[in-house]
Amino acid sequence: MKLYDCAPAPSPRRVRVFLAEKGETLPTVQIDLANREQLSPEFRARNPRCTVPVLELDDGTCLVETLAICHYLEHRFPAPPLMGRDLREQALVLQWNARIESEGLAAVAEAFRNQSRGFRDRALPGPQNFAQLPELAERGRVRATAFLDMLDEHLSDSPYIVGSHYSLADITALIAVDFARWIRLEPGDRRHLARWHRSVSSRPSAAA
Ligand SMILES: N[C@@H](CCC(=O)N[C@@H](CS)C(=O)NCC(=O)O)C(=O)O
Repeated sequence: MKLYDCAPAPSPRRVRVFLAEKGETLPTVQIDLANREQLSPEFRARNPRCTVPVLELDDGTCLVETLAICHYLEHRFPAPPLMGRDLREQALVLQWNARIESEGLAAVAEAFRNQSRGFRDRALPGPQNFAQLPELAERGRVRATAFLDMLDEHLSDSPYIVGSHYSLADITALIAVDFARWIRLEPGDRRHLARWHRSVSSRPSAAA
């Protein structure tokens, strides 16, 4: 197996943290997103959507969605379970993961990509260029703020995103909260979110 990664980017960090929690390392190839290596013919042959992470299996199959990659790794390296310990928990982890992707990661990306100079004409990832829209930067910021508020409330009576066990939902949320710093949003005085963020950030895997 080989992981196509980009050290500064949020999405592949989800896979690195997931692997670190499993105590596993994989051979890794860095893709230079800043210099648009993701648009090269060599990379497109692996992922026509031109995004990282990509997990290339030994038979050449390329998995190009973080959730699919984590699903595969969960079954290859079952301990410790990170996607739920029974059917109910598995469903809740998937449900929260989807919510954090759409309300958290996507909101921050909407704000960041529509306002940053380096992303002019690259407001969306993928093979096609899209112009920045300042209104979307504003909307993304409002959505990201609402996301932090929602997580703070959720974590007021739950140690982790799904009950009392650390899971993929915490990994996705950690990366979304850290990504929010790129648009200068912090947990701040959201005390439940701040408590959870300190806890998950202190795990060795957070440095991956
Ligand atoms: N659906 C993909 C999205 C991954 C994604 O958006 N990756 C970003 C880095 S965080 C990317 O590759 N961007 C390429 C670009 O900006 O052109 C997943 O979650 O795995």
